[in-house]
Amino acid sequence: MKLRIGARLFEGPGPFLMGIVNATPDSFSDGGRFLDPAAAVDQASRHADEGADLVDVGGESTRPGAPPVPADEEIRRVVPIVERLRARGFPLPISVDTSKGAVARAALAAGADLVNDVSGLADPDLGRAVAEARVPVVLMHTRGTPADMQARAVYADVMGEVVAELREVLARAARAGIDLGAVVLDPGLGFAKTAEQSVELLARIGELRALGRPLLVGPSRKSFIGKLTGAPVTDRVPGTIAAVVACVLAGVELLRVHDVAPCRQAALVAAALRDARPLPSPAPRGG
Ligand code: HH2
Repeated sequence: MKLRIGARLFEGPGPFLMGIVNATPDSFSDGGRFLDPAAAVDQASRHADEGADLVDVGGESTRPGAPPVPADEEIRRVVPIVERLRARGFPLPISVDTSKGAVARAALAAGADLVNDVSGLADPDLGRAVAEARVPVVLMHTRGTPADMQARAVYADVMGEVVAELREVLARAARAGIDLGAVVLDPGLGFAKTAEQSVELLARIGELRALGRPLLVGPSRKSFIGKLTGAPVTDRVPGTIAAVVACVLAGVELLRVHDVAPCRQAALVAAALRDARPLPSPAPRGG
């Protein structure tokens, strides 16, 4: 990939780690911990210290069944965090995790560098905001809204349909005037997907490279790990690492994670394995 995000150029196969900052009362794994802007800023700084490449600040939980948050409330949660990070010279690009054009505009005005839209441009105003600001954007696959997405997790061929629907998202982005060279795509693990469908997407994740765009994947602490292992949401770092390794080996460039230090270590080892040249086979002995 070659993509400028804020002041940084993201070049090559990565892996690049996006550290999560959830300024919400109800996120599925860390709701309420970082609602206070000071705690959120500390969390972003911790991510930077642990080697994150960018941070993702969100003010609305997207867990299945989560109630929608009005734009003004989401802005009240997110903008002070972006402002404080910028005011204190935070060294990393800042992404805003929102599906609403109004929130994206406010966060970009406060100094955010990238928009992460889990709805894949459901709000046409978000497309306009991204096109006008000429910032990069992550567009994720989902169906419906967090309220009804799990009922829509019905596929004859999950990978084929996700690829086809991501192509439609790219077409929507082009119609909105977004430079497709600035788009990162994401299959949306757990969004309108059962655990089995998320696992199938992960197992075949390299197929998404046919879309010709850099990829971001967000496996962190998600329920498919709980379903496979029985681990509670407070104890899913090992399962997250397994998913991170699978993604890096398949060429995924960006990983969105809560636990930057352990995921970074795993991702760097996986990247070394990905990049290692196979040793030449030993010369036949004798004659
Ligand atoms: N997953 C979540 C939120 N945003 N963005 C992208 N691009 N990809 C993802 O997989 C993704 C995402 C859900 O995780 P989290 O933010 O921890 O939870 P919640 O939505 O409950 O705040």
